[in-house]
Amino acid sequence: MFTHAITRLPGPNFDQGLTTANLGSPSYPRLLHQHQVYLDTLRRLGLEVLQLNDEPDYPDAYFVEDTAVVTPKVAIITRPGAPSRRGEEETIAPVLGRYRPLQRIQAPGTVDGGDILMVENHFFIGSSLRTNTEGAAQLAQILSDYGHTAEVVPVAAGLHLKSSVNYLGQDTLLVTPELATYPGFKHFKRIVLHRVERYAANTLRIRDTLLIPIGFPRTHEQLSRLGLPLLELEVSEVRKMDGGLTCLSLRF
Ligand code: CIR
Repeated sequence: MFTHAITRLPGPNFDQGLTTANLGSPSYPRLLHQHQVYLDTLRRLGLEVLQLNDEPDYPDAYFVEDTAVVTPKVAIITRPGAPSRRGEEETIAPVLGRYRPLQRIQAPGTVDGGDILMVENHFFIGSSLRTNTEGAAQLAQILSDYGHTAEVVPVAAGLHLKSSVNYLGQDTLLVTPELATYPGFKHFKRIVLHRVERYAANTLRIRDTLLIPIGFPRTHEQLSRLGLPLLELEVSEVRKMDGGLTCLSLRF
């Protein structure tokens, strides 16, 4: 169970970050508000949250999830797949070094944490435009050295693997229709998203509570059957920059 989270304040130049969303221009005050509510929610659910300062040279740096893969045994500092994001990981490493032994993905490998889905002791590694074959192989080797298991999943749609699938506990995955039949997922109970609600795949379990993006009524209805408390959070401005609930924190 997670006890800590790292977050980072979005900087005023956040709109220079990478995006393919085409959802209109994002508002900084609204983003700051949405980020603050997120942070308050993690704290209210019992996590100790370490909020880092913004990084003026890295407008995407508040998507801290991409900079590391943290397991109960090790923190693996990534080498982000987008050249404009390379370097974000440097201020995360000393923070995580207080809690875990550190390992690193080395060039020419690239890994974005958004591609890594942890399911108990097993890791699904998305092979995507951000996580290359070399990075995936390095990560799988490090995970195996620390007693974890891993397999690579091709990411055919969406930015990252966790744009399409997340683990909710109780042997259950929340997954897009496209990935629902992936052979590696067949031993799990699968809640398959409606095709117009794919974005809600990026749902996050913190302790016993499910955080879901606001505005996805079918997913809300499906998840309410799990019997866990559900909290809807507004992340409209985060979405405009191709992000979601998981991207905004590193949990460990
Ligand atoms: C990017 O394109 O890298 C950022 N604008 C969004 C990153 C979202 N991160 C995530 O899903 N883990």
